[in-house]
Amino acid sequence: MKISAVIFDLDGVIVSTDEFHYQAWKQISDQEKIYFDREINERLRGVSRMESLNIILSLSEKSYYDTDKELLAQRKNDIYCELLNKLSPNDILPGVINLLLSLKARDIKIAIGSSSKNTPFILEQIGLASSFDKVADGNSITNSKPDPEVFLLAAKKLGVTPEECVVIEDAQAGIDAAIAAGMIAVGVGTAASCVNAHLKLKDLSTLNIDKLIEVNEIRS
Ligand code: B16
Ligand code: MG
Repeated sequence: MKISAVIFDLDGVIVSTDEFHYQAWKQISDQEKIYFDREINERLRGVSRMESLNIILSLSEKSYYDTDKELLAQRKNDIYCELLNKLSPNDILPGVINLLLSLKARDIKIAIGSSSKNTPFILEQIGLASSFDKVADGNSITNSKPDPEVFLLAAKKLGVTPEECVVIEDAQAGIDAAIAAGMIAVGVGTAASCVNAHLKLKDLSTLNIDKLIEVNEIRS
């Protein structure tokens, strides 16, 4: 099977908004007097805003009404969006632009597959709003990663089969979602230690099409 498309996760793959998520959740946890650190933050990678909040609140003895949760999620997002205002094209992670250009040159389609509802704003901030053929994000799905929905939607929008797609992810939930979708899973950054990924990398500066073809041949 040939590779027809590469689906990029956004947060932690294209740009390090993961640090902003951490800072915003830290403020909410401190306000609620719930212990929160970077290790707990790792469990929030790739999962939706409300699921992330539920993970944090499960560490508290207090019970929260749905209305309280809505307010906390909204407050977290306000803090996060304030931080997103600082983003610029300089924040695009190493290797991303070169990889996007080389995929385009080889007629391989590119899409975003992100759990974030802030995807359009982030892409605008970093100057990549019109760079992807299709975008599937938190605004268009019901089930967040590790459910494969977002990646299957991206493939459908691109008009390719899941088997022809490669997913690039930084989260365990995202790697699991890609594998559940029947796609090749490339782990970068923290997910580089993920045992299920077909390929593991520190960042995208060493990834090229030949490497992807090699992984695809081994899998087939
Ligand atoms: P938002 P990704 C995910 O983005 C983040 O990794 C995760 O930490 C966040 O909770 C989720 O988006 C929802 O984000 O609050 O902006 O809708 O990694 O799937 O690109
Ligand atoms: Mg991510």
